[in-house]
Amino acid sequence: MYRLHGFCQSGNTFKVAFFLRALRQPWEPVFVDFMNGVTRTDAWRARTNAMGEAPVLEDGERRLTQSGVILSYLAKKHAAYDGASEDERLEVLRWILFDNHKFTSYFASYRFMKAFGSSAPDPAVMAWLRGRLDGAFGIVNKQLATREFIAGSKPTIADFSLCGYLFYPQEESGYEVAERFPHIQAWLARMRELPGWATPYDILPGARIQPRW
Ligand SMILES: N[C@@H](CCC(=O)N[C@@H](CS)C(=O)NCC(=O)O)C(=O)O
Repeated sequence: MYRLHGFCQSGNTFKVAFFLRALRQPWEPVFVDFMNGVTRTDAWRARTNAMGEAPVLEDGERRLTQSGVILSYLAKKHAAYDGASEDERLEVLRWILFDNHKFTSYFASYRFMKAFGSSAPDPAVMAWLRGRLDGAFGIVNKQLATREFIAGSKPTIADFSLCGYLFYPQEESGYEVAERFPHIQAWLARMRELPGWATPYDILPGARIQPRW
């Protein structure tokens, strides 16, 4: 059985959990006490992930990190949700890289500071991040105006990657996705229809924390 290290506030972990459920593969959660700093300890990094990040997937002796790598591995292994041709697979990879660099990363940072930071977020930092977010969300919204899923008419691992943080309550980020990005909103409704969809707080371990700021 797969073992997935992560925690419920982690949309990066949710990307993998949702995908495992869509594949109907059994998996066991391994709680990572991120909020109490375990991923910053030398012991955790030596034992689990030298990059100090969740998620981590164990498949027997194999240990994988980086959600994009994990999604690619699972898609290939189970022959599902990948592109059907080399060109399609490259398109999928293109969107996973865009997601990791600009879409998820800015959104996750913005939400973390707003909801879970140890002190009130710096308005200048939040304004800068919001500008970057507006750009990335505008690009994804435009792409989804003319196709049902990010790389075409069928869902792929790029969709699982991009949606990782978008099923959390809006009050955690304060970012108005539904109001401002209608094509993203419509695509999220399609993602909810995929097998295995559930909210992150329903399927990932750890205690829920009310937004702090
Ligand atoms: N690109 C990585 C990002 C993983 C990531 O940033 N995970 C967060 C938790 S959701 C983390 O562990 N952050 C620790 C840090 O940034 O130091 C992935 O997709 O797996």
